[in-house]
Amino acid sequence: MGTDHVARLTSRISGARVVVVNDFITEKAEQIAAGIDGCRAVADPLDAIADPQVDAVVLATPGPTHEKQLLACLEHGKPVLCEKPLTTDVATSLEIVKREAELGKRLIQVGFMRRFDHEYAQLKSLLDSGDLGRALVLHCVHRNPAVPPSFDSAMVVRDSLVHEVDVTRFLFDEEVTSIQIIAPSANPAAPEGLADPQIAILRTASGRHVDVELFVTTGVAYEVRTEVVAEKGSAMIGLDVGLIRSHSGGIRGGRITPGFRERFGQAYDTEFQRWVDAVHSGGNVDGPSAWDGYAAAAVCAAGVESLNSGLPVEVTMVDRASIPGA
Ligand code: ISE
Repeated sequence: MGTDHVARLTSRISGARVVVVNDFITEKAEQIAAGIDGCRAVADPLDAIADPQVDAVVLATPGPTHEKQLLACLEHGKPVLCEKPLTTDVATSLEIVKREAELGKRLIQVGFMRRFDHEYAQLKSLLDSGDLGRALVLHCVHRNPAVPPSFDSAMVVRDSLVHEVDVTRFLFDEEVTSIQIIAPSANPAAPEGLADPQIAILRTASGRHVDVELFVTTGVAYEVRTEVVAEKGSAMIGLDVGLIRSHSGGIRGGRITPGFRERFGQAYDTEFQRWVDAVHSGGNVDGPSAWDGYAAAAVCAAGVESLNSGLPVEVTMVDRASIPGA
């Protein structure tokens, strides 16, 4: 993802230069830096963040490293676009929200890129326009062709479902209050021990229902569909088949994108351009906040608990008003 973002910043985004790169594989960082004019590899991520040439930071590092790196960005007063998750547990996510609030200025944006996808933006505008009446139900499908061997059952919740958690909060403008995860018989093609597929059932503060089918070892393609059912009709996005044509043999169809980098390429580009513009204007953030990252972490923690028990779990969150500036 970091390599992708470097390519995005150097070729498609205006107003930013990549001056320092860091990777835990030093040779990889050196190789990337060598291809960019005026760019250096810095071996320690905290030195990279502190580097005086660096005005703003993109974190595409593994989740468990985020807490320390985000705190360093706050300490140096540097705007940061942090890939999800904000951190890997609720307590540290809340700590980050509080530390940023104490500074009295927003520096953290969380990389929930779907908010920048034109289809999600269209769906949001439609809901906000009131044309569909009140939204009642959200049906989601989240399928990946494959995941890395390190992917475990809890990561299906924290790494994959986290997007639908944010989409729910984005589309419905309210918090998720409970979650249940059901694990049906596993796909025989899934790695031993991986609970895949999983079905998540979420309830929001006003009682709206959300269901999500998560299936990350389909072996097919990347499929992310979202359908809102409302008082006066329904709307669906994510068919993602491009041009539909007929083929010999009487088959008709289009081509599904192979992965999330392709499916959400436009969303990532828009997210980055808007973030760079926000940093230039001094706003530092134009998108999901540390609070959004914390809220998603709280729902996912309850989700992992439910995955283990099979029972619905209430989401525990602090009252936002108790943290002035959050
Ligand atoms: C991955 O980390 C992502 O963020 C993708 O958007 C998601 O579809 C995938 O399931 C995750 O593993």
